[in-house]
Amino acid sequence: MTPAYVALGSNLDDPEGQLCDAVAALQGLPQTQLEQVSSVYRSAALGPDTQPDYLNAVVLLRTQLSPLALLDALLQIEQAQGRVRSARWGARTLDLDLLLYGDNSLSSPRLTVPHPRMTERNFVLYPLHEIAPAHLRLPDGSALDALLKQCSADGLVKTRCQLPTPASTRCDVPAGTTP
Ligand code: ROI
Repeated sequence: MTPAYVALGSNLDDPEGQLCDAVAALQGLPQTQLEQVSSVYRSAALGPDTQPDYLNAVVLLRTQLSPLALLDALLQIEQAQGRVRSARWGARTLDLDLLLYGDNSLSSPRLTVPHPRMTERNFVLYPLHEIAPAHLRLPDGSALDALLKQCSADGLVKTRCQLPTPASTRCDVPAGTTP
C-alpha cells in the first residue's frame, strides 16, 4: 500500500458539501483506504480575484492503485461532482490534486508528482503538514517542516467544517450519534 496525499479544493456550489462528498467518494475507492483527513481551511482565491473564497483540505490515502489509475479515479470524482474544465484558473466545484505518491517523482504528459506548485501554496502545505508524519520529506529531500516555515499563513483560516473521518461516512451525522 502506497501512501498518497490528495489536495481538495472547492469554491462553488456549497464548497463544504463538495469537500464532504469528495472525502466520502475517496473512502469508497477500490484497493484504497482513507487514513487521515485534515482540517478545512478557507482562503481567498489565488489567481483571478473575482471568484469566491476557496475551502481546501488534504487527505492521506493508502492505495494499491497505480498513480495513473488513482489520477483517473480522482478525475472521475471531479466529474461526478459537476466539474467543468473551462478557464485555467477559474472557479471550480471540486479540484482533486495528487500531491505525493510515496517517495516517487513522476513526470508524464498527464501527471507530475510531486505536484509542481504545492510548495508555494499555503492552502496545501498547512493541511498537509497537519496530517503528515513528523519530518516528512519530499522526494527531492526537502523537509516539509522547512517548506512550511518559508510559507506565510497570511490569509489562511482554519474553519470548523467537519469532513468525514476515516471511521465515518456521512457529513450530516456527527460521529457516535444514533440516527
Ligand atoms: N486558490 C485557493 N485559495 N485555493 C485553491 O484551491 C485554488 N485553486 C486553484 C487556483 C485558481 C489557482 N486558486 C486557488 O486552482
